[in-house]
Amino acid sequence: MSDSSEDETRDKLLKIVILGDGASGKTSMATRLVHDAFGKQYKQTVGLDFFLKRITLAGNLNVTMQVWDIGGQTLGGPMLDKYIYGSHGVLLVYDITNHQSFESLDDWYTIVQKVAADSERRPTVALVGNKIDMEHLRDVKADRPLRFCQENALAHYCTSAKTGESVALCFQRLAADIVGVRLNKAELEQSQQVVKADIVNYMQEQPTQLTSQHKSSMCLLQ
Ligand code: G3D
Ligand code: MG
Repeated sequence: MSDSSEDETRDKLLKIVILGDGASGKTSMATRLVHDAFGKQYKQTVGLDFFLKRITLAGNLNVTMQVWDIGGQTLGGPMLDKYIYGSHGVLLVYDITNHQSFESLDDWYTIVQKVAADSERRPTVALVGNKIDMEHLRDVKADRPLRFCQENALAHYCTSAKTGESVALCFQRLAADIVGVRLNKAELEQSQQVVKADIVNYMQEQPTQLTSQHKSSMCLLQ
């Protein structure tokens, strides 16, 4: 029998690619996940191929996420297939205040499917509506992404790289989906604690906005 305790402590390396139109917040999401920060001072990291983030899932399962940011690659970009190839997970990001960024997801998803068809691995794909701190400027009707997710059996997350809301949770759930474990209660509560703190600030600044409960009801968290 192999040494199972050693197996359990060995990290699984997951390649996760963030796709979506320019300015939807891909770099900001990766920066929030890895540095827990938001803003221009981290923009120089765009040139790097990937960010690394280590997390522990239920059952002491250590996972290192290798998060690929596509930088300036656009739809039809020459390197795109190579970025996507071999990924375990893909986040398709749209900006809730930019309708076009949502419309483009059809094309982004088509590329992912094409690359997946040529590789041995089928990545777990999820949709991410980013910039929910700007709910008052929403330009994507909430039912559209939900329908897209239902039709394609994808999870849907709503995040704000600016406040940090649900960013860690989104990556954590994707990782858990990929390796086939469920998040335990403590992990969910831990992610939500951060969210609550951010919402307090948010509500003070924007007293007329929706409550956190209303906002999250638009996200179909699996
Ligand atoms: P990209 O990597 O997808 O191209 P970026 O997108 O991460 O560079 O973000 C594009 C712009 O959107 C940036 O603004 C960034 O600060 C802003 N942004 C990203 N995520 C959020 C968010 O959750 N909320 C808000 N309000 N803004 C966000 P600038 O002004 O630097 O172009
Ligand atoms: Mg970027």
